[in-house]
Amino acid sequence: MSEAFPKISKVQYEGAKSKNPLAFKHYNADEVVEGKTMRDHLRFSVVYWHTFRGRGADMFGGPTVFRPWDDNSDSVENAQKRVRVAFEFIEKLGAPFYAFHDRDVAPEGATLTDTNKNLDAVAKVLKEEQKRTGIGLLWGTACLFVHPRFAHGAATSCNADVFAYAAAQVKKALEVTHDLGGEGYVFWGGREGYSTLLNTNMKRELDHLAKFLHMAVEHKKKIGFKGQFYIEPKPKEPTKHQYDSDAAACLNFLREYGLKDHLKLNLETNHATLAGHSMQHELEVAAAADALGSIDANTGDALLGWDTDQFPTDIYLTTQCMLSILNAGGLKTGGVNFDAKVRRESFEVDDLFYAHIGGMDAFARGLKIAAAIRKDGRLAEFVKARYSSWDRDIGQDIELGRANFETLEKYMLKKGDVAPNTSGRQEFLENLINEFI
Ligand code: XUL
Ligand code: CO
Repeated sequence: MSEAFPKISKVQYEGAKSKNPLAFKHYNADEVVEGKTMRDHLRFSVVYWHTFRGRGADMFGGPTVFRPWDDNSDSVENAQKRVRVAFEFIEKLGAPFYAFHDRDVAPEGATLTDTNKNLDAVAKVLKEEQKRTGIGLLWGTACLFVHPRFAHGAATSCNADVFAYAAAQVKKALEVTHDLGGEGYVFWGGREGYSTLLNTNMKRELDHLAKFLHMAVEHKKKIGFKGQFYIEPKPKEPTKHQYDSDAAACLNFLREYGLKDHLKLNLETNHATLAGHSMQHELEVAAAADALGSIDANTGDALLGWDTDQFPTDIYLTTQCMLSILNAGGLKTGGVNFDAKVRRESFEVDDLFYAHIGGMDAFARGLKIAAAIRKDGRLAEFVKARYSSWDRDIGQDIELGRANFETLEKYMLKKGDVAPNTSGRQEFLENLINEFI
């Protein structure tokens, strides 16, 4: 097969002064930051669904993207050809990982047996290409939301047959992910939510979702899959309320149903903002529960209220993400997965390169800036000092469980009133961050 991108060679690091739009200005894979290469810190991953299946369609108009290598048929041959192109792209970009849904890579057949056969035929090529290039699978997942059978959800469907179908589909997706050496597996509850409570038994649906995940954990053990399971929070879209609405809701669900030890969180920026949170908030919630797994890197548009999945270019955002990630000890099994799509108007092949190069550079800068802020130490020192009353006397007694309401009352009655508060210095700290950007 001839090259799909003959005019583009492997993207190189050329440094901040380069004017070459097809070069990295900041992402230097071998450069060591805080004792680890940028490659190992960031573990960049390209998503199959947007980058190789995205066609620019929206609810007001059809596709604007017509790739020369893709006949847009549902044939297995076309799907296999697409795999070769995908790996040429990822290899030229220099990303170490990719991620996919089962139905992104292979077409659905007339029956589940046919569908599984299609998936095997394409997975064979994925495996060949992984071997040829050394590119790894960050995580696999199953698409349980496009087909009309999932209209009422998958694990939370009112139709028990749909639960069974979804279980069979996830079983297969897990096995394929395992066979491809996947480092993880993601559960995003595509249609696990409701459009109206009038027709919904919420308790029953949540119980079913938990049962489904327990079955997945059991099957994972059965097949010896060692990858990390993740759950991906999102508050709305497509349903009006998704059960996995944000990091805190997911953690509560996992704890309530005894699943907390088996799943970490895959956090996505645009999902955080749809939930009314910042990405850094979600990262901190996950880190506090020792559940920070992986991130879907993208961004929304401040003026649009839906999941626009744009490539991240805001250095302030990537700095905040990397600060929280570094403070939490870094990404281990997870990575920075670009769950992002080029705009409908950016329909040329080069745009795919510009988008990913920009996202990788933005995260590389965020990493370097966050490391510099940590090295400087003033931010961490400020936070430490802010809580210093907890490191001694009454604060220490409370933290160590040596106090109760009676001893605290006695303490306060004797003291009369609290030690004076000191300033939170938000503006000072915002200025401090800007010193590094
Ligand atoms: C949807 C979304 C998904 C998951 C994987 O908003 O983010 O693509 O990342 O199913
Ligand atoms: Co995502």
